[in-house]
Amino acid sequence: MLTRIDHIGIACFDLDKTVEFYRATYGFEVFHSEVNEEQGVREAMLKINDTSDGGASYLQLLEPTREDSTVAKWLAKNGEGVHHIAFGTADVDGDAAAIKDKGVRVLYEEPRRGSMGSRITFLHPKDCHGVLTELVTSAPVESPEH
Ligand code: CMX
Ligand code: CO
Repeated sequence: MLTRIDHIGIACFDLDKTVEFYRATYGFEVFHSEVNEEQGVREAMLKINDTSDGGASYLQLLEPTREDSTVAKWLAKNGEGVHHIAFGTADVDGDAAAIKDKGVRVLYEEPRRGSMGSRITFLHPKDCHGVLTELVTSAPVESPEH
């Protein structure tokens, strides 16, 4: 079951400048940043709010790390802007299988690694009324050591 907006993915040419815009304009701070070589992105997660299912909602700012990445290709065609939306679920495998059964193309056989150790997959935008849609299961929260 999809229980929240996990994040909105925003493609940009210059991550540092875009982070600074969100900080100066809205007061949003970087909660986490990383490079995901498999996805070809350098990214910053700005946490907007916690949610009732124990998760959170973020903005995911994305700068391509290589010219053949999906985000670089998209930026070259469209310029900066909203690239995808992501729904949070406790069961990305089950939800992806159920959505695939409805005839929507799921882009990965198995979920891959996303931000902060999450597991992610994508639905083809052409099967989702033009919206590239990601499904995310967050990494389990580690219990504190005693
Ligand atoms: N939103 C909406 N439509 C999109 C799109 C997007 N982000 N990206 C591509 N499309 C559309 C294109 O406009 C194009 O439509 P037309 O044929 O009408 O022109 C069509 O889909 C094919 O586009 P393309 O430029 O030829 O791109 P590809 O088919 O090579 O790739 C996709 C499209 C969705 C398969 C690819 O972007 C993908 O695998 N995405 C998932 C991975 C990803 O986006 N990773 C970065 C984010 C990582 C993260 O969130 O952690
Ligand atoms: Co994303």
